[in-house]
Amino acid sequence: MALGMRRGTLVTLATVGALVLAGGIGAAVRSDPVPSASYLTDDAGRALILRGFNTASSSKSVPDGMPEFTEVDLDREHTDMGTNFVRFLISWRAVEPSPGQYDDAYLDRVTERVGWFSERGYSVMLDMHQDLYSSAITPSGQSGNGAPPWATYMDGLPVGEHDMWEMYYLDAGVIRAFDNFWNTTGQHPELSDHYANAWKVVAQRFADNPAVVAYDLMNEPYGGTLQGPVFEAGPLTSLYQKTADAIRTVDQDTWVCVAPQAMGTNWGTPSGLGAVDDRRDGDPRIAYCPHIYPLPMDLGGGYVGSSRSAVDITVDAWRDNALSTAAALGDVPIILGEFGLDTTLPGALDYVDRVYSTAAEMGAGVAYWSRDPGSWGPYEKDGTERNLVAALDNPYPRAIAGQPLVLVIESNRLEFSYTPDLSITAPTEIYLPARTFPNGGAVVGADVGRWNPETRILELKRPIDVVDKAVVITPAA
Ligand code: MNI
Repeated sequence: MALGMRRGTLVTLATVGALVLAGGIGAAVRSDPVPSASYLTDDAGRALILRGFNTASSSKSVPDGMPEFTEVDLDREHTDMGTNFVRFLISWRAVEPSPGQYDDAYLDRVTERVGWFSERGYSVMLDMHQDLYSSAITPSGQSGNGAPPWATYMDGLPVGEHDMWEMYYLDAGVIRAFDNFWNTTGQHPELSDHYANAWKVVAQRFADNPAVVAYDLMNEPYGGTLQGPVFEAGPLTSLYQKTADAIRTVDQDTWVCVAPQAMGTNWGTPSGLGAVDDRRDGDPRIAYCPHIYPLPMDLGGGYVGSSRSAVDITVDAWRDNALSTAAALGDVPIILGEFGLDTTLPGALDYVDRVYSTAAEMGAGVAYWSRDPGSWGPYEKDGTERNLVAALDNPYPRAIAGQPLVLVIESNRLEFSYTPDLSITAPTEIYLPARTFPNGGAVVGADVGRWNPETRILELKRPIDVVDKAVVITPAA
């Protein structure tokens, strides 16, 4: 069954998770969060405010590894929502189909898609995706994705059949496959070297591609028999270090994104991830890319009543913990790599607003899960626009020529402040939606440069001094 569709009764898994994580949660201390001061920057030096989709789940299990997604689909998304970012799913099994053999034709297909985004001014984060380790965990190949079959060692341990995909994470065979990957068994020290080298091959391909701004090293890591800080500060941090080092031998500039273990942190609990040393010339380019999937939402409660209160508590805890982890990793930028939900649930769009305003407050980029058609996505399978589109089509500064300070986004009002960097010659760029800014924007606090009613991009002129600027944009009459 498709991941992320029927989420059903996660209670059993949540209970197990709660038990496993009890120590870590108990030790959590909450303090006042400070918004992340750190942003990914483009080649012009501008701070990037990233808004886009995960593209897409449909690539996970198909032989060619490509999403069901065309250039026409991208044009539509761009016109409808003004996105500037994509978290593009790639997979280890496609990069390295047999040990030490890398598939150039696969990388060509990825390169072609990256080109579509690049031509439209997007930033791309490549995400080495996995769920449940690998498609080889079941004979049908339909449950997991990520690692190549040759790297899947279950040592004869069983994997059952489950309606809820997350339950496979508790099967002995799946746990063993992870334990072998992390070399907790002591039997497979070579697998993490293969993983790091597969990333090196990817980085070699994209090092000189300015549209590719980040590498998300592993989707939703899972530690097998090791959970929580023992896993995160141990083998997970080691893998990230090894992989970052491999990438830096061929690519000095692309940001390296690290994610916490999914279990727990997706529900707002703290991460014990260790810092990764970025061995590049110049400032480190490490980013932190957690996900959020509040449990009450996944249990089908929507964003109303007691479920809403519980979700709010989760979002607040998630924000505080993400900010603390980003600070501990060296004041690194944050990208919310995934959040999403069935938007037919009651209150769903209020939740979408809640998460985007939290991300704006944190200075975090966002990739919505996902671009696939259906009840979680922007369009129906027949192409009909869904309610998500209008909810996501908001004004935002795509790139800021300086240090962003405050960002408040409403459907018909944009407010932000920043400290200008006069060494940046490229302009600050604002996206203004046609649906709420039909005649463009009325700007207070900045001199207006070019306005392109086709692309809906407004450029602001470079200020003449470095005094902090506060800009407010409302719909023009
Ligand atoms: O909800 C999860 C999730 C739950 C539990 C676990 N473990 C027990 C390890 C891991 C992950 N993930 C949410 C979304 N992420 C994938 C893609 O990355 C989507 O299909 C899910 O909806």
